[in-house]
Amino acid sequence: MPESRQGLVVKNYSGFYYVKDQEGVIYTCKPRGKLKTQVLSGDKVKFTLLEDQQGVLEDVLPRRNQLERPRIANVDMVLIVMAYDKPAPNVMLLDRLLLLAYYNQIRPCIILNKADLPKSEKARGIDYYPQAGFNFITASARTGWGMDAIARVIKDKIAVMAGPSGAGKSSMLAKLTGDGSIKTQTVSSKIGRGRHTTRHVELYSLPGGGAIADTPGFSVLDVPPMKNQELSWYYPDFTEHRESCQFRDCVHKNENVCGVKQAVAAGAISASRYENYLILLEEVMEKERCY
Ligand SMILES: Nc1nc2c(ncn2[C@@H]2O[C@H](COP(=O)(O)OP(=O)(O)OP(=O)(O)O)[C@@H](O)[C@H]2O)c(=O)[nH]1
Ligand SMILES: [Mg+2]
Ligand SMILES: [Zn+2]
Repeated sequence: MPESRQGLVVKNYSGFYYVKDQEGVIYTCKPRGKLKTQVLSGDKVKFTLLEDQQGVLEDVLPRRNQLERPRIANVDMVLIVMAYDKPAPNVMLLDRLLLLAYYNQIRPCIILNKADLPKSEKARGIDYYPQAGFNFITASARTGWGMDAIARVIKDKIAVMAGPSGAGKSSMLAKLTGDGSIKTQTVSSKIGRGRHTTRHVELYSLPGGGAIADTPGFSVLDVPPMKNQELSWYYPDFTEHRESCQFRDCVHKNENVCGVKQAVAAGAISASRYENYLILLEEVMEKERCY
């Protein structure tokens, strides 16, 4: 009777799945022919041992969730990486990524990288997020500042990274894993915009526990399908203010008695966060019209 084990799929490469067991040993597995499920990185699987750290992938355990971009299963957390400068933080992209995280029930943690650089003029809007109670870590992949705090939030979780190209996602990953083979941008571009160095998806293990996937930077993302009245449910910083709205299905736009608009006027919600909300609301309504 061959020995049966459980492990985590960390990479999928030309028909082989690399499965890590509890002891951290990686086995190269081929799926059993009758296995119908498509196996993803992040999947917890059962496999039987062959010789030489090879195995046969027998079964995929039930998934908690599944992301399409990057294609990865059982994601607990998303690290949204922005930089002090080069490139300056993009709060519109940040708000989009926060929406996607809350919509998919994945915990976000905002990382403000390149703390060794002077803060860009355009970075002011970012101060709202720690004040509003979002998970927020300032860091520098260059000096190593903040890496321990990041390792602590990822411990025993599966995390993905997201954020604009050039923010330092791969650099941070290299620092966190101690893996010098991770590719980063070699020439920092003068205009401060990146060029998408990262192209593939792989789950890297952290020495202190947990795993993290590098993903290419991106700047355009579609809003998820929903009713426009739903959008603000995915804004945890709006929650207490929504209680003062006159109508339960308030969209916080043209209504007269609206707790969210009052909070914006009083400065409790930042103007840019609210303006971005209105832009995303338009996009949600646009998408609703297409059904
Ligand atoms: N000054 C400074 N530069 C950094 C820091 N982290 C990364 N960089 C530089 O920023 C550039 C981009 O870093 P990458 O790690 O390749 O960025 P990325 O987010 O992975 O970019 P994509 O893969 O294109 O999405 C490189 O030149 C890094 O050396 C930091 O903390 N401080
Ligand atoms: Mg990268
Ligand atoms: Zn309202």
